[in-house]
Amino acid sequence: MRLSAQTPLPASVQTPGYNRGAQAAGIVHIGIGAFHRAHQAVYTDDAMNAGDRDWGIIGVSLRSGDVAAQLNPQDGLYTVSSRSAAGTELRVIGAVQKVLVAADEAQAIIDAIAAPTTHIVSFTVTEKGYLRAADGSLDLDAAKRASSLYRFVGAALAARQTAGLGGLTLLSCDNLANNGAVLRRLMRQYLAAEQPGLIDWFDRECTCPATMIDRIVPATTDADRAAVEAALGARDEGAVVTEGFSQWVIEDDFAGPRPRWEAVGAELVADVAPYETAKLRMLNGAHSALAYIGLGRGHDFVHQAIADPAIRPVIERLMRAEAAPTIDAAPGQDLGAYADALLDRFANPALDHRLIQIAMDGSQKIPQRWLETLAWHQARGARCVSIETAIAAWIAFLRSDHPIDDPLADRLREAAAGPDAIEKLFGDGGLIASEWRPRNRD
Ligand code: CS2
Repeated sequence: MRLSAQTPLPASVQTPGYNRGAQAAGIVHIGIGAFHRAHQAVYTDDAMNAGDRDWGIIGVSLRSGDVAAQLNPQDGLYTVSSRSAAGTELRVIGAVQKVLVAADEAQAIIDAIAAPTTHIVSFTVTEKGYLRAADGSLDLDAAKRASSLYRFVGAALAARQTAGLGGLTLLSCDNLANNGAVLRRLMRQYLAAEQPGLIDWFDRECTCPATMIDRIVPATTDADRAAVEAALGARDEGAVVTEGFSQWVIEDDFAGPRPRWEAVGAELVADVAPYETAKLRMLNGAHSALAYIGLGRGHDFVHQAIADPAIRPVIERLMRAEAAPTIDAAPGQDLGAYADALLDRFANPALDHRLIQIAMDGSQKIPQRWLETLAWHQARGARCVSIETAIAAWIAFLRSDHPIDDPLADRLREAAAGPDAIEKLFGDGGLIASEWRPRNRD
């Protein structure tokens, strides 16, 4: 039996406490992968459980039909398994109404974003989904292709303007530095080239808040789906598995209504930067280092790598001595306690988080995770031995037999192959845009 609105479920499993069929969709989410389903959709489900209404989510997949095939036959329902040493908590999330696929349903996607009931368009399209060229500007040729987020949003904004509707909040939930400002800049660049008549309206009517989003979500395995089936008595093809911890810090800058996410654990703040910078440089910076160093030492999972006595001190140093000093902490933000908590989360034995999953897209991740920290120390005449160790491990990874999943894969392999790898990757005109200048290292 497949999970759906008709499936009888065990009383021990938390299910949506609101009338799903009566909710309008207030959110269109672009990039409905496991991360969104384990994070923002859960906050939104919680907000509706707490009494908010009309915040159903219409999911959009830009690249593949997999999630639509998982969720649409299940009426959008899926489970979240939160795993900690204490056990697994299983719940059914009802916030997602349906999933549209870019290749087949372009007009339906534009109509959903242009609908009067829609107030927020949110994004988890990964770092590469923003289609930035090496200099950080929009790759306009890529952005003009049929399945780019810019085309869908641009067409829908035009329809809203014509219909006399209000603007939207465009909410980036990806691990980019200044994600809101980056999305605004790239969206404006797209409009300037393709729909210049919309720029003023966009500036007046739309906002792009910054967000810091955090929950560790390993890719779901067949064994995970089997465990969910055993506990639920129904097959859930859209199951997601995650940790107990979850954090969301959002810049309070919305163009219109929004769910009361702050009533269910999110923090609405004036300035996200200290939280976002700490998360990118400490959590994600440590994660990428664990991935490349850990794979080099033969580990498969994060909890194995952090337990390796040859790796743990490198990671501790990266977080505490290299990344933390670069962060202008907010009042009450304790970076030492943050590092302690991250070490515990990495060690979670109940979560099989694959290092190879984190190793993917290194070219897109490394600048904000390592290079900003390196540049900060370099400007003060200091070095970062842990991050340098991690860079050496990345180069060894690029030279290894591991499959390289990265939009620049071929060029990275070639650049990493020779003795001048550092220069070809990070030097002037190198593949990775960086303020860190490797030639001044010594
Ligand atoms: C990880 C992140 O895959 C990766 O690159 O570092 O997905 C990380 O698990 C999340 O950002 C945690 O919030």
